[in-house]
Amino acid sequence: HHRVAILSSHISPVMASEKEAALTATPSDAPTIFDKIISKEIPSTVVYEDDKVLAFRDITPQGPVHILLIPKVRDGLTGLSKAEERHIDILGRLLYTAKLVAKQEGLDEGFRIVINDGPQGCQSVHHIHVHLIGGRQMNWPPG
Ligand code: TR5
Repeated sequence: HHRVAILSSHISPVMASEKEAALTATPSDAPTIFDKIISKEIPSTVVYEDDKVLAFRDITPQGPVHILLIPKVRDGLTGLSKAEERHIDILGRLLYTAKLVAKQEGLDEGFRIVINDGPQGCQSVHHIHVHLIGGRQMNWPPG
């Protein structure tokens, strides 16, 4: 995965262990880089935080604004395809928080929300996350 290769030059120990984990455990059980972002062990640019949700800038932005919103507790929610009824509240919170952050970022002309899932959805981190992308004209259909 080319994004992993690019990032590995910057934070090789982290990516190495993440890669290792991906090889030795099912993606659904392996810890992810987002655990270290939540714990602040790895720095990120946080734009919103409460007791349940963290929002921070994507390290490889796909637009002038590109923010990831994640639940602080994964609780089995490695991806949207793993959602259970108990996740309904956090799923709603992620979307509602995306709206708040879009407002905070001044995305008054619109924005794009994306949740990648699984290999065909190009999901690379197995801790559910909502992409909030904006600040430019988006295209449809997406790639
Ligand atoms: O590909 P999916 O949908 O799974 O989205 C994962 C996103 O996480 C990508 O857009 C990556 O650019 C982003 N990402 C990956 C890392 C990272 C990050 N965003 C902020 N900070 C990051 N760190 C420190 N390390 C990453 N490996």
